[in-house]
Amino acid sequence: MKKLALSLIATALLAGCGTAATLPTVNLSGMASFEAMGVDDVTAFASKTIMRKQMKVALEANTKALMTFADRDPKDGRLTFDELQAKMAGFSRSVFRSKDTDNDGALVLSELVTESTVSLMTERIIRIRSGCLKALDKDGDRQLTRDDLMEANQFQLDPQPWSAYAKLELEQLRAKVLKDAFASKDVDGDQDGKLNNDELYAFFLFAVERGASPIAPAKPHSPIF
Ligand SMILES: [Ca+2]
Ligand SMILES: [Ca+2]
Ligand SMILES: [Ca+2]
Repeated sequence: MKKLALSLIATALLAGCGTAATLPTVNLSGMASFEAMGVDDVTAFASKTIMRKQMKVALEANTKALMTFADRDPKDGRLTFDELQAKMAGFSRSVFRSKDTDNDGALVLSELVTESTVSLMTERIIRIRSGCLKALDKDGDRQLTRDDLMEANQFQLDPQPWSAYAKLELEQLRAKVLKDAFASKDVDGDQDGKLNNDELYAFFLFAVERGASPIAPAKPHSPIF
């Protein structure tokens, strides 16, 4: 199998990680106050807030790698369309325009990693994670092994051209990312070879940070979407 097309790469980061219409977003206007929320609601809200902060850090690290890769002429922390086009020949001008919110002809970090990008990616990973736990946790201990995730069809890893994983074929990519992630205490914190709910989220953050964005495969029978 060949690597995924550049159009998919563009959707992963530069196009804003999906369509707002298909994903839920945090809606504070519907909440009267924290006093009106139950303990579980407050816990879930706090947990989501932490997850979003972690996702922002991962997306910013990935975007800084993109800057290092493409910001050349001049190297000024701003990505012009020509700089992106020079490194990614199929890069879309309409994607560029949609991200250039101040319309100055260049993309900066804050235009690439917006609150909406962070929300969409967080929600995406939560969905993929629950799909994986539902489908792959055969013994019901709410933990997944490297072998479980090796076979998972709930997500595909999409290597971006600035990623350290960019040169791997898709078949090798999953094995390599999983190997690196399970070896990291940032992911498998207790190093027991199994990922619980929080560790599983950390696994996806690990991939995002290194430019291997998890995406749901476009299959009609996908259990998640
Ligand atoms: Ca530049
Ligand atoms: Ca701009
Ligand atoms: Ca563990």
